[in-house]
Amino acid sequence: MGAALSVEQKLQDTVQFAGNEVTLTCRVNKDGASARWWHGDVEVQNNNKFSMVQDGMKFVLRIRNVQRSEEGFYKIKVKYYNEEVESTAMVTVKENLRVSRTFQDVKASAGQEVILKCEVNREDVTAEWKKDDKLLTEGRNVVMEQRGKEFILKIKHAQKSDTGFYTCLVKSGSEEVKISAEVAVEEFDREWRSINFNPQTRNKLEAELTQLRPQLEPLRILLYGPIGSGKSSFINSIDIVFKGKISTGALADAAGAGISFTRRFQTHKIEKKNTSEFLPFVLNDVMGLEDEKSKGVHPDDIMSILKGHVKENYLFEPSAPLSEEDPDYKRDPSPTDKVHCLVCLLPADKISFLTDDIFAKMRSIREQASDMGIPQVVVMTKPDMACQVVKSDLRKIYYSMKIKEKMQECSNRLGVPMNCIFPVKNYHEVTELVLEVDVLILKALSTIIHFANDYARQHVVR
Ligand SMILES: Nc1nc2c(ncn2[C@@H]2O[C@H](COP(=O)(O)OP(=O)(O)OP(=O)(O)O)[C@@H](O)[C@H]2O)c(=O)[nH]1
Ligand SMILES: [Mg+2]
Repeated sequence: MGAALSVEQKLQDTVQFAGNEVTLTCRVNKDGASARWWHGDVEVQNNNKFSMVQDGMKFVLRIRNVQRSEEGFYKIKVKYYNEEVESTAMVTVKENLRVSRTFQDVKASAGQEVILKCEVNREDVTAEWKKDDKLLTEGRNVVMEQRGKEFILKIKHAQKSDTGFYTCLVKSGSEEVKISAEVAVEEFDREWRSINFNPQTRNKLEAELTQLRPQLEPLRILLYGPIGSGKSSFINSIDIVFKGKISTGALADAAGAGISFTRRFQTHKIEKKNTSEFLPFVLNDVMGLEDEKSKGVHPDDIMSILKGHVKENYLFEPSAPLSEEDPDYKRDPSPTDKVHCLVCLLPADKISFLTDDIFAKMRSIREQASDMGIPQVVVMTKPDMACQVVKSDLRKIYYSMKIKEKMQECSNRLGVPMNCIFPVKNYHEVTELVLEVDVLILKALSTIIHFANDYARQHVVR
């Protein structure tokens, strides 16, 4: 009989790319033996996928066009009379590295976050990002992430200089795939509305307002808008600009809590610097508007204020607007009790989140005021919360696409033309005066007061 049957060449574990052929070979020490093959528990049959060949002492299994479903353990059992030996090996099918999700060209406004995301079909990969063929490195503004098969590049506050051709190069051994796209970050090359942030401009605007002798004194300005939009802060800020020093007006809500901070109807006078005289206009703010019917200032109360019927210190009651029988109802208002310019304050960072109901309320107020001929201005507050570029440099206010976009949104949703919309950053946390803050506030205020004066000239004084 000689030596016992034994395996001379074992099956080898094999890794192959999908679509290729896998060959498993086993050799025994005796000629004339027979063999059977198994894939897991299933016996392999000759067909156009598998071919089993015997060549003397050598047994070969070929798997054509191998796919992931053919992965697994393969076993050969070789029999020679009553002797039997076996060998097992693992076949792993790798898919060729390919891209399963690409990213597209991006157009962004300065200050926005840009996110490029792509995915490949395998995890045994590494990636590098390039911008215009130069390797990108992580920084304060650039973050790279790998989550399994997914690769993410985040440019946090995109700047014009981030414009370029971005590539994610994914590698595994000698395989490599590329995903590329164009990122264009737009910032206006020139200001789309001109403004001079210099002390002369500031002083000139201040002097004009201080020396103004209006048709009617005082002109009355009414501020309205959603809760927390910065109405009280705007009055505080105007006060600070004319005082020339930071004061704590204690008007605004420091915490920005859920319900309106302003509850009473109050008239705010602004003192001229170093005198006990007041500027020839007064400002009123109201409780914030809310979308629910029973919450926030009642639109009818705003109408009563416009007509001059509301007495000082009237307590706003969201569900019960002022009636003619109320002791706070002023029956015969004087021309200075009436409102000469209506100002809507909208927070730049929240415009998109304000409901249609709130806008419907504001539009209705606006339309009724228009019927009365009252001029209207929109002050867009919190530009620093809407655009990072502006947050770090207020001089960029009319360069920022984001700010223009937000102003456009105010214009569309409220129906006010762009030239009646002014972005303003309030003095809400700083401890010293800032020229740019002053100039923006004075610019907006100057338009408001001139509109009010024109209205007084045409409607009130005969
Ligand atoms: N970042 C930033 N915050 C601001 C600005 N203006 C106001 N705020 C903050 O926004 C919050 C609300 O401001 P208020 O002035 O109380 O708003 P309001 O419209 O009077 O609010 P209600 O009286 O509650 O309706 C406060 O925490 C302010 O500090 C601004 O220009 N930029
Ligand atoms: Mg307020």
